[in-house]
This record gives sequence, C-alpha cells and structure tokens, in this order.
Amino acid sequence: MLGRFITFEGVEGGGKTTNIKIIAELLQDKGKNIVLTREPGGTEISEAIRDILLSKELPAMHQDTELLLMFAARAEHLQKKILPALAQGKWVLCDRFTDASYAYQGGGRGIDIKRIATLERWVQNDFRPDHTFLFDLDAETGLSRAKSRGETDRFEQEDIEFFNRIRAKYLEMAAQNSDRYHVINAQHNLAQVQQQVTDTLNSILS
Ligand code: Z5A
Repeated sequence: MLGRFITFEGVEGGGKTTNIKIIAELLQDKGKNIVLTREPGGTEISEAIRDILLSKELPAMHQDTELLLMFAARAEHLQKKILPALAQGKWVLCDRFTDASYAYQGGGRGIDIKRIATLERWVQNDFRPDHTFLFDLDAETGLSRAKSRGETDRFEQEDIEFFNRIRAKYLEMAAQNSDRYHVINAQHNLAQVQQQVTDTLNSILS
C-alpha cells in the first residue's frame, strides 16, 4: 500500500511546526506509520544545503543560486527519503515543499514562474503532495510570532512587502489547487487553529 504525502505551508510564524506535531500524533493514534521531515533539509546533504541557504554569516546570494539550491536539496530529499518512505506505506509529513519555491522565490523574489515549473518537472516529474495545509495569516502577525522566538534567519530579515507577496502567491495557489489545499485561518489562537486542523484531518481520513 502506498503512503500519503502531506505538506505544510505559509508565511513564517503561521504555526506549521507547532501543528505538524499534533497531526503526527493524531495519525499515529489511527495506526499510521509517520515520517516527519522538512525543507530545505530532511537528509544529511539537504540539511547542509539548508545551513548555506539560511546563514546570515555568508554574503547575500543571487536569487537564481537560492532557487537552484532549494531544488538541489529537494532532489536529494525526494530520492533518498520521501519516495522510499511512501513506497513502504508511510505517511510523510513535510514542513514546506515546492509550493514554498513558488511562493518565496516566485512571489517573493519575482523569479519567472515558468523557470520554477521547469525545475519542478525535472526534479519531480508528476509527483505532487496529496494534501497541503496552508496556515494563512497576515504577514505582520506571523513575523512578530516568529521573531518572538528569538534568533532570526536570512529570510526573516526581509521587509514586510516581501512577505505580503508570498502570502498572496500562496492564496493564489490554494485557489488554483482547491482539491489538495486546505486553508487554515492561523490568525486565531492556538486552540482554535488546532480545532480547524483536527477537523480538516478527520475529513481527509473519512
Ligand atoms: N524556503 C524558500 O524560500 N523556498 C523553498 O522552496 C523552501 C523554503 C522549501 C525555512 O525556514 C525558510 O526557507 C523559510 C522559507 C524558505 N523562510 N524563512 N524564514 P524555517 O523552516 O526555519 O522557518 P519557517 O518554515 O518559516 O517556519 P517558522 O518560522 O518556524 O514558522 P512556523 O513553523 O509556521 O511557526 P511555529 O514555529 O509553529 O510558530 C511560531 C511561534 O508562534 C511559536 O512561538 C509558536 O508557539 C507561536 N504560535 C504558533 N501558532 C500560534 C497561534 N495560533 N497563536 C499564537 N502563537 C502561535
């Protein structure tokens, strides 16, 4: 039996990392075998690429380099971890995936979407998530939540307009892919967000 591939997206501070753990527990209670992973990252090589991508110590990188490194990390992650786990019937929960490249490098940085689609086809062929949870909230609230945790990374130093464009791109993708997208209103308090997440998961499983 094939597993399922579920991705978690949104601007920073939306609660992906918090809620992915709740979903993992709910699925485990229902007897599913879970793999929790993230992008960029998820394997030793992809995590090393992540360190380069998020570093504030390195000089600013060209936006094409950033996009290509995201897909290099993804190629390794997909071939070495995601596809083998799905083939074993596991449910793979991934904190960000290719939609983040469309939102951040496409919407945020302004790279031509056709170039991102070319890389997506090259690295993934027709492989896409079965379900995507989008934690949607305004960028000001998300950034202030993310910053309240302390240390920021290279992306979190961008201006608010960068994050507004990212949010708009995510909402556009959600409208275009309503069969797999589940939009969670992450503006609410944590208990209310968790309720939406639980209800959505139950509807997926029923
Ligand atoms: N990136 C890219 O550009 N292109 C790509 O293709 C990919 C990624 C794959 C990865 O960083 C960066 O890489 C990311 C995009 C880029 N940009 N940045 N930065 P990351 O993985 O380190 O960071 P992140 O993905 O943005 O996650 P995050 O900042 O950790 O946010 P989150 O996971 O959505 O939120 P959280 O950690 O669950 O919650 C943040 C805080 O808010 C925390 O203290 C919570 O307790 C609190 N919280 C959560 N929900 C609530 C509610 N509902 N109310 C109040 N407080 C809450």
